[in-house]
Amino acid sequence: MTDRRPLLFTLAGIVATLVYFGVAEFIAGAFSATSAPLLILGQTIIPLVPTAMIKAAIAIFGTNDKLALVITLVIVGALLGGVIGRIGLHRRLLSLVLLLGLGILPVVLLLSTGGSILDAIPALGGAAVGCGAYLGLIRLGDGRELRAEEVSDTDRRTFFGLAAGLTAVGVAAIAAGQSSSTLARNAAGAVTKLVLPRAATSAPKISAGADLGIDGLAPIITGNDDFYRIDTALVPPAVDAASWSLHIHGMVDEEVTITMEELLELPLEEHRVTLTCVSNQVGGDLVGNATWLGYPVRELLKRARPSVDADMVLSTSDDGFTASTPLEALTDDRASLLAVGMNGDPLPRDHGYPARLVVPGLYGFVSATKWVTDLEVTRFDDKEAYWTKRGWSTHGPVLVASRVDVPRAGAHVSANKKGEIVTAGMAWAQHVGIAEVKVRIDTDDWHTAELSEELTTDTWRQWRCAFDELEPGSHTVTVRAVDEDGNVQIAERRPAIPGSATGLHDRQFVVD
Ligand SMILES: Nc1nc2c(c(=O)[nH]1)N[C@H]1C(S)=C(S)[C@@H](COP(=O)(O)O)O[C@H]1N2
Ligand SMILES: [Mo]
Repeated sequence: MTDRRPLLFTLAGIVATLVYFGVAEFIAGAFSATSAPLLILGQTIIPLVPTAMIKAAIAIFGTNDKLALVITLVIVGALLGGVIGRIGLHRRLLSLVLLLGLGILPVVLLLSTGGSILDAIPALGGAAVGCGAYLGLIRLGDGRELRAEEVSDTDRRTFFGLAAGLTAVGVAAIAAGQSSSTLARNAAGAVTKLVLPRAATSAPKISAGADLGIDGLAPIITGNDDFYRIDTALVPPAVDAASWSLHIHGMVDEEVTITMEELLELPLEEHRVTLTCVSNQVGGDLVGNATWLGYPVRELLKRARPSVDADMVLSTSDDGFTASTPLEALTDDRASLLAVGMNGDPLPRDHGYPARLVVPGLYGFVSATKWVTDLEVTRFDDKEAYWTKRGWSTHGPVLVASRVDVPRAGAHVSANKKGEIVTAGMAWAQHVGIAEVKVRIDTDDWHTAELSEELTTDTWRQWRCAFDELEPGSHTVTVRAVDEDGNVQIAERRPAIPGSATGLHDRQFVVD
């Protein structure tokens, strides 16, 4: 009979790790979601992951990248647990010490970043139950004092039964913990409503011509629930509006601190601005357009009086994220806002409640700091922002871009009543404006698309181009935009780092 104990000990270690994560999630869910080891480990790891890997993860998992991270952590944890479990076959004490050490690691990370001792309870509880599970299992697997060959079949069966049961409980508890933290987050988002004042300057009404109303085409204003979300926070920070304040300091004549109460008393303005992520792939959907309510950053900076030597504002979020925005983009006449409202509602928690920056013409990573609490007037030579440290550019101006929304990829389409095949999509060149969109089928000539009425140069526009006499069969539609400065969308395929992906978007479809 072969010795199956190495396998059983390995399994016991894996199961113990799952039990650990599960129990800790369960305890954390009961009183403090931010103390769950998976969350602590995730938050620690995100800043350490090489940019290329983050890029790859976003490309593969899209906005599920955080779920992917959690699953990876559980798998890596379980594998480590397995190795430690195996060590226990000959060195029981060492394996227990290692298991406990692994379990307590999140506590160490938490306390070193200023967490409270109470937040250690989930990890400690999980580690205790996990070690208990390990001891119980190896006792069965080992048959205690019996020699390996003498372990009875009943013991083996009990072992596998218990291991399977514990695995199920552990995995279920992890899943429940993950979804309950999502639920808690949504609930919190719903109750912490600020009451926003009316805008002193409202955005103009949207005219009928601003939205072409084509099925499958993105609407001109993106709903808050549909708005893409990109940030480094595993769970978005819960910032209390009543105790929130923004501190402006650095190379200024006068430091300024403004509370929410003071901010809401100022004459707020509404502006429509399209936000884009620099890591948006060609044809991607990390772009959205909203009506933002806020106070011009320019006016706040005027109070602080920046030094003439300054050329950058480093904005910091409640969660430590930083962005470097050219000072000029915050002091010239563009609609750069300290925003509190999004499409008529207070900012959703995912989008920066209670306050964030919105700067027309720049990618989000250098400008759109959510949960913003601090503006330091400084110089590009002196300070580096979160993503710049990781290989991305410093300034981040938006490049003219366009994408095809209609037809859907691979769609079978037939001509409308007028005998036309309709193609449509979006184009943006924030703060410069879209001048022209060209569309072509296969390698035919470029056609000029019809454009939706421009809201402002800070927002995207829809385009529509109809073709008649398309042969039945497979076709490819390609789009190319030109901005008001005459910049033609770059056709060369370039990866996103350091300053946004380039290339023309195309879609294949079939005419029936
Ligand atoms: N605090 C914080 N703010 C942030 C980020 C972040 O990681 N943390 N990401 C930025 C990036 S890269 C983008 S593209 C925008 C996205 O804003 P949204 O999630 O509201 O769409 O937020 C910006 N603001
Ligand atoms: Mo971004």
